Amino acid sequence: MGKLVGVVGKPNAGKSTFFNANTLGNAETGSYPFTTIKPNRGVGYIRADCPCTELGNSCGKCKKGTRFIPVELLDVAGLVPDAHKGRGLGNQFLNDLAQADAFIHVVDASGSTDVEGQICEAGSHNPEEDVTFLENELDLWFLSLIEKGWGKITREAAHSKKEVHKELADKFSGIKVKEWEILAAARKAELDLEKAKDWPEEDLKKFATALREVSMPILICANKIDLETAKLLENSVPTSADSELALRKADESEIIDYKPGDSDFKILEASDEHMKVLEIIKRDVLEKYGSTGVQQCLEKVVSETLNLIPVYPVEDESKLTDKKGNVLPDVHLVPAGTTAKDFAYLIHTDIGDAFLCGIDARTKKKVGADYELKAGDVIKIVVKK
Ligand SMILES: Nc1nc2c(ncn2[C@@H]2O[C@H](COP(=O)(O)OP(=O)(O)O)[C@@H](O)[C@H]2O)c(=O)[nH]1
Ligand SMILES: [Mg+2]
Repeated sequence: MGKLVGVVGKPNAGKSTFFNANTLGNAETGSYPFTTIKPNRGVGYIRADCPCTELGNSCGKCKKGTRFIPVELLDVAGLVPDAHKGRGLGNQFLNDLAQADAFIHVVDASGSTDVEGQICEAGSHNPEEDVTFLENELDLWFLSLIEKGWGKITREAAHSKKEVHKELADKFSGIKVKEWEILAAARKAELDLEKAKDWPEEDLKKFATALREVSMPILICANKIDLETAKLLENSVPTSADSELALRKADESEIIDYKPGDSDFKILEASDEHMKVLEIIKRDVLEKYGSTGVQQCLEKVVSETLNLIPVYPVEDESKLTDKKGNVLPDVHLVPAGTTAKDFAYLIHTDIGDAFLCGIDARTKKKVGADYELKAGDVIKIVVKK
């Protein structure tokens, strides 16, 4: 159930800074090289209202009612044009990204790096081009994966009257593409999977794009908004990864008191030098945009791009505990629309198979197999003995 979010973009857009800001103090590895070669994996946290305060049983896991839910992040090297043909370290990075559930595309919105990520005059590069280039690159990568063996699979499926989407899902299991995503992609592209073996190249391309959109959705983060030349991009979250990293570090060193996502911080003990930097962050980022956007970006990719909701399973619905007496020990991020029975299956196949009913810990009422879970639900799954 754990989710993996890939941080993508061209070199120098601020991917590693964004990753470090999110994973500060949580990442397994301590220091990161400026240029990323191997992908870094780390854990970031999204905030959720913890049910323990409302239900009157302190869990000891949240901070004043805010629960921090882990989301894994992957920081890869920059993608350059034609990466899908192996340019840069193209294919290797694309393969690293295959495990991701969604992407955050870090764009240098200040236009101070060109399409290859080389420093250029601030404002001279149009960041909108980067958005198109990256999407195109990912779509072409998907197309190249799809094209391999396509003829054989679709012919065999037609011949043996097997369902094409099942065969294709097998083929794409390496990049975590599921059956329903193949069906959804065909619907989106208005293509008939039954006729897949006769699709012209044009349709195959349309299908590749739709499949990429469905199975690896992207959230754009317009980074470097602290710079004067920064442009706001459509459907993006404005961020200043540099500022967020500085604030989190300053908080860690007890120079300031700052909580990720906040619109302000409290000075604890800052030198003149610190003050200079902090005042700039306050003036150019916090006061202008309301936050550095980094925390918001991670939360948006989870709640909107991936459409996930937090759900808390318990064994004892009155005490809100597990078998060992831990209060609200777990929280899972599940797709909106997950039913009580789906949820049982997500926990364990055996639990799903033995599902009897659920109990909503708030109302203490039974819920059936088809009950759709809501964000923040606390639920006990009752199984057949
Ligand atoms: N002004 C500004 N610079 C940033 C921001 N985020 C990252 N940078 C700088 O951009 C450069 C490249 O950052 P890095 O994270 O290594 O980029 P990557 O190649 O995409 O991983 C570094 O000098 C960062 O300090 C930001 O929000 N504002
Ligand atoms: Mg990097």
